[in-house]
Amino acid sequence: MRIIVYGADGYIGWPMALHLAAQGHDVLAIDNGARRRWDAEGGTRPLNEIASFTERVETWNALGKGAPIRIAEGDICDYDFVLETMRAHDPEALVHFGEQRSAPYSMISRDHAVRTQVNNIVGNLNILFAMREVNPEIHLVKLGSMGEYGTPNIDIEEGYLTITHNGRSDTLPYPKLPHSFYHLSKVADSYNIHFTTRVWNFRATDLNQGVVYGVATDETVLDPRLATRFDYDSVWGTALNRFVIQGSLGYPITVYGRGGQTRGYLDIRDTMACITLALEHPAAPGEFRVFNQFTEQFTLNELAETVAGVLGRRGLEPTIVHLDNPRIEKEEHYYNARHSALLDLGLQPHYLADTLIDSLVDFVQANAANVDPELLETPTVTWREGANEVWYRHADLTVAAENRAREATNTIREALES
Ligand code: NAD
Ligand code: USQ
Repeated sequence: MRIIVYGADGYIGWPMALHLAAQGHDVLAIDNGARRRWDAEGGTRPLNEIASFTERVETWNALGKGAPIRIAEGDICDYDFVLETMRAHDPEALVHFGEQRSAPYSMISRDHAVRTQVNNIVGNLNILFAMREVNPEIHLVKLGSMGEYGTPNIDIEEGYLTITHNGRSDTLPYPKLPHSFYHLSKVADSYNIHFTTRVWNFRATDLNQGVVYGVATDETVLDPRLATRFDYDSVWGTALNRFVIQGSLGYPITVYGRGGQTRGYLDIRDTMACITLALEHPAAPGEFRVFNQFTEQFTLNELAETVAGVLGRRGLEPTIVHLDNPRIEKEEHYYNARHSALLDLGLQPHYLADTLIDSLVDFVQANAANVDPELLETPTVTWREGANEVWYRHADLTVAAENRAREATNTIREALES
């Protein structure tokens, strides 16, 4: 297939571009480097050194495995760019990862919330309008999030709920109660895509993905320059990845609040498999298909204890701390989300096992010299009130703002110590 991968320089987009190329698909990899700029701006960076977008692609193409990857650097929010690249590549399918994907980032300030929603919603709309101009038959595979649903006190279905109200029944989009302005942008995307399947007969698959962990896929391990990023700071690092690095390096594992928060999780190798399955079994014209893309659900306490157990067996003595939750979310709740559609298509999950955690610990220890302890220690973004802009280390902070940031950090350190 001819496929465009948007966000192909990111944590998941890069391994996905490789995986599709390895299977012989003709991949156009698109990214505008936004994520690397957001890192530079906030003082965050992945644990491992990652090659530049062009060096990654050149490395893959020189290896001569599978098909070569084409590259186009540009912003999905630039409609002419989206249209030109779609016309030139003439794809049968699109895989769209190209968004601002951090809930904490979206909660830093008004500016960050606006940036997140404009970037994500406008980029997604541009792709939809370009599809209409270029070829309405293209299958759009869009990365959504389990966090769109929130944590309702009833079972979560895959996208739709049949409701009987005042004696009448209908099957309607499942109600959404998202956790952040980021997750809200995903809800808007879902509605915009659903609308285009109804009015323009588009075919689309919305993948409500859980939290992804792991770093190694069949292709990323072939050469160090093909490695994907491993984020561990409190803005971009996700729960399991953070817990592994904290525990491996002797820092407390930071569970926010009581730790009963339950989420769906999956191995990055299963992300590759799920998206491949979605591409191989496209939605029908007019169909807005929703898959819940995760393989297991855990509470944060279960996750922290699993990581601590593996580390303990390696002779380490990890500690688990419960910090005041910087987010506003339910800490004890019912959670039962259906996730059978991808299994029905043939997904064979890699369930979270000690061996995977062990391999992550090895990876962390090999890169330990790069760790910035400040990025591990405290949560830097709160959902509550407006200290975030000084906490987040903008490159252009004034000295006064830096002093205020230092004071705020000290206050938090003292609170944590007491
Ligand atoms: P990431 O930040 O590592 O990658 C996103 C990529 O998109 C980055 O390389 C960024 O530069 C690019 N991008 C952003 N805006 C762009 C724009 N306007 N034009 C061109 N490129 C742009 O994120 P990720 O973890 O790889 O996530 C990929 C997708 O999967 C996101 O849509 C995210 O919401 C979704 N998702 C991720 C997870 C997870 O655990 N990582 C879980 C569920 C869903
Ligand atoms: N958490 C901790 N300690 C930490 C970090 C996080 O307890 O050090 C908690 C959070 O409070 C939350 C849970 O872990 O309850 C998950 O947080 P996360 O940062 O791992 O993931 P989240 O913010 O939900 O976002 C990530 C991705 C996002 C994707 C989402 C899938 O960044 O792109 O959409 O996972 S889901 O969670 O299903 O919505």
